[in-house]
Amino acid sequence: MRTHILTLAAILTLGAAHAATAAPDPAMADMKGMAMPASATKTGKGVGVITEIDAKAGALTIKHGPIPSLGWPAMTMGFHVKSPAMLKGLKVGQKIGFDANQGSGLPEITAIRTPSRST
Ligand SMILES: [Cu+2]
Repeated sequence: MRTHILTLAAILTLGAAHAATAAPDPAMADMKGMAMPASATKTGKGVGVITEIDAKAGALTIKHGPIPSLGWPAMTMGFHVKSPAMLKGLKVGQKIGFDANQGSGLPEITAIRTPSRST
């Protein structure tokens, strides 16, 4: 079981950890030609509580429940948001619903749902 660090400073590390589960091992780069499409992006819907917001970086940390379609267990992790404007009006401790993409890079939140808005 993997332990997650709770700071936004760990976003890169956590993002890399997530990407590592989906991306081919660099050591297997010679098998690239027979690998699955490298650009395959998975999408999932999650629910969680905001633990940190970094408006300047366009990032937030969410303690989220399991997201089976992404193969993620419940954890606390950092995300980039598609648009920094999505962070407006959000508060630490707030419960949100969200959509996230996991491609070859950092996980990205593409939508945030609260009782007062739909995206
Ligand atoms: Cu996660």
